Parts: sequence; structure tokens; C-alpha cells
Amino acid sequence: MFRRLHAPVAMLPDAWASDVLVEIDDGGVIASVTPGVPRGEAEDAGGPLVPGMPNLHSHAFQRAMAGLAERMGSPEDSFWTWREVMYRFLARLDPDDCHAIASQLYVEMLREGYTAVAEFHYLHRDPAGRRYADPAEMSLAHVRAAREAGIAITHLASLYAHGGFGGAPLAPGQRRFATAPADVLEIVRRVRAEHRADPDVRAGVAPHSLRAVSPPLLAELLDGLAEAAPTAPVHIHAAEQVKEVEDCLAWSGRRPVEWLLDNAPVDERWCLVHCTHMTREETRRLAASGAVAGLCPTTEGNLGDGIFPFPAFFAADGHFGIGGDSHVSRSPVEELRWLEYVQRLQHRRRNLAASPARPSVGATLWRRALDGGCRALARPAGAIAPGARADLVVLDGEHPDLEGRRDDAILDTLVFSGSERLVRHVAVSGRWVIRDRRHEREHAIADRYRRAVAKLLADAG
Ligand code: NGQ
Ligand code: ZN
Repeated sequence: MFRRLHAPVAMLPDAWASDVLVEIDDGGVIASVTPGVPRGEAEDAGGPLVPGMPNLHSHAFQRAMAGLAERMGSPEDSFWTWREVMYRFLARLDPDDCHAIASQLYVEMLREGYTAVAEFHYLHRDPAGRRYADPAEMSLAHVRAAREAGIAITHLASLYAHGGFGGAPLAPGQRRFATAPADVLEIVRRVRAEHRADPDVRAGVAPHSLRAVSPPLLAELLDGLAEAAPTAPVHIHAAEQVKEVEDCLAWSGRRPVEWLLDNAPVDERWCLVHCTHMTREETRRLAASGAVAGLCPTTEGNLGDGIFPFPAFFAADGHFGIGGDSHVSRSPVEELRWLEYVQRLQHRRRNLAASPARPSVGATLWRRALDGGCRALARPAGAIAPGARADLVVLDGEHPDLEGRRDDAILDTLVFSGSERLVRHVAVSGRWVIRDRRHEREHAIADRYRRAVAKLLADAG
């Protein structure tokens, strides 16, 4: 843990500054930020300093199947056939496998500049659909993986009770997800109790979707949460697929985002993941609600979801952050680049995530995703400012890509030219977890990951 860090340049909340001294207290919180001072005895960051990025949507186990769903099963392949492949994959996972996969994933994310993750977790039961002796076992395995890797985690225990709108029963492939509101609240309680002293572990809830959770169950969960953890975040998947929107209309006469805005207390505590398919009115209302839109551009591309109505949401000052979701990418740079490029392709224009006051696209995306991500994780970070947790990324100032780049051009270059090799050191709560692109335990963690995957694929035959 460092106490005083000096950077040649740093991205402060309003502008870039030079010769910045950052002081950190015993708890890993930034105590002071002073630009324009000599280094003195402070540690030398050695390159441009920017806040680390939160990853607001993760299903960690899906990391291990990246690349295994890219073969045509039928000419009708879609999100729904991918989901069948994913269900077959998860059917074999045990808590040790999940721990091995999540540790590897979290180390990879740190190396790319993510410093915190929201783990949207629904794999609660054993392969036969029975409760584990400790019903929080799978959740705690993920939290342990995060703490070993050194990434901050907001663990979101998912409520999953139905196989479709209108209270349809769970399909056989979904029996590992079966939960009631009381189970979810108990997991939240356990995660909080076991990590009470650790500010890098938080908990919240994730009603999986309006397909998986009926209105009475959603109300029961939110009532329980109001008592147990009134400020904890609430995440839900919404409007990712056209079929989901059609089914929701058939069930309720409303579209998923519209239903939530009309019937649930959607506000700053909420993160609606994807929101790919919204009308103009839903887009405006979602932005006005203060909720965060959880955008997962590489997974949304991979699954053929559709295109988020970014220009209207951005113009309405909506909050958004980025998630790795199925982890076909572990890089915040790639998520942000895809976010902008998809819009350019659709609208046949350039530089959409920008404004006359903030013309730099890469810097605007980085700043806005920091803000939305920290809101979604309920993590006071995302800025180099007093009071924020010291989640920091040091870029490689000697890298040829950054030659002659100043201020926001540094982040434009990171996002649009950037190789991932630009991320050099990474700190979470003032502790170095990546030094010179390496994690202290990366070899042991990768070995364990390889063994787990080898076993899983051998079992699959
Ligand atoms: C999930 N993933 O829960 O892992 C979902 C697929 C579903 C994404 N939507 C399952 N990307 O939505 O039913
Ligand atoms: Zn998801």
C-alpha cells in the first residue's frame, strides 16, 4: 500500500493537471490531491494517472466458454440457442470451478484497467438443483476469488424463480438458479456479515429479469431489501432481445423498460442492463429516472442483440456504464470502442459520444462510464479526488502510442488507438495489484484455471 503517489499528469474531475501529488489514508481513500508540486519523497507513478474502471455486469463462469459458442448449430442460431449452449456448460460447474474461473477472470480484468466488478450471480444450487449445505457457498466463492485477485466486488445475488413471463415454471436447464426472495436476502446478509470490515466488498440484489421474476416476487424482494439494506444496488436485465419485448407486451401490454418505469421504484439505485430495445419515450424516461443503463457492447454484439439508442440517451444526460457480461472481452477499451463504433456504423457519422463542451470521445466515454459504473456498484470511486477510493490506473507514458499526447488526447488514444499494453500499473484502494502489467499470482491462478477448464471439457466428452 502506498501513501503518497506523484504523477507527471493526472485526470482530475474537471481537467488534467501536471505534477500531481495524491495522498492516501490508511483505509485506501484519497485524502488529498495537489497539482503543481515537486515529487519530493513520494512514489513516482511514472506515467499518466487515470481512475480505474468499474465493470458493472459480469457472469464470471461464462469466461470459460468464450470461443466455444462460435460454431453454427443450426441456420437459425440466435441468442436463444446460445443460451442453450450456455446452460449445458454451466450444468457441470462446481464451486471450485467457479472460484478458479472467477479468479482468472478478475486478474485479467485488472490487467486491462478494471478495478471493480459487479458480479450478477445466479448459479446458486448444485448440478442436481439441490441447495448447497451453505446456500451462500457459490456467492462466497466469487467474493473470495475477487479478494484473492485484489479487485473490488459488488456481489449481486440474483433472484430467479420462473422460466418466462407470467410465472412459467423453470426449465430443467434453469434448476440451478431456483431462488425465493428470502434466499437472496439471506445471501446478501451473509456476504455483508463475512466481509463487514472490508470496504472493497459490497452486496446488492439482481432480480434476473421480468421473465424470471413475477411482480409479487419483485415486490417481496424490494420490501425485504428496504429493511435489510436500503441503499444496496438493484440490477435487472431488461429489453435485450426483440422476442423478450414481444413476450412482455403480450403478457402485460407494456414493454420491459416501460413496465419497470411504471411499476417499480426505479431510481439512482437501479441498473437496467442492456435496454437495447427502447422507444424514444422509454429512453427519455429511463434517463430522467437517474438509473444507470448497463451497456455490454461486446456481448451484445456477440449475441446479436441489437443497438442501444445511445444518441438520445446521451443527449438526455442518462447515466451509463460498461459491463463485460459474457466476457468475450475483458477490456474496458474494447467495450468503449465498440460502443462508439456501432453508433458510427448505424448513423454513418463520427464522434457521437461527445459534445461541444467535451469534444473528446474517448475521454467522454471513460469519464461517463466511471461515473455510471461507480453508481451501479455503489462504490465511492471513479475520480482522483478526496473522499474517493484510490482505484487508479497508470498508463505507460513511454509507449509510442502516447507520444505527444496531452490531456484528453491521452484517453482518446487509449480508447481508439490503444493496445491494451498501455495499462502499466493498477491499484485498488491504494494497493498495487498490477505492476508492470503483471499480477503477483497470475501464474498460479492461470494454472488452476487451466486445470478446471481441462476437467470441464473432458467431462463434457
Ligand atoms: C444471463 N446473459 O443471465 O447470463 C443472460 C442470458 C437470459 C445475457 N443476457 C440468459 N447476456 O437472459 O435469460
Ligand atoms: Zn447478464
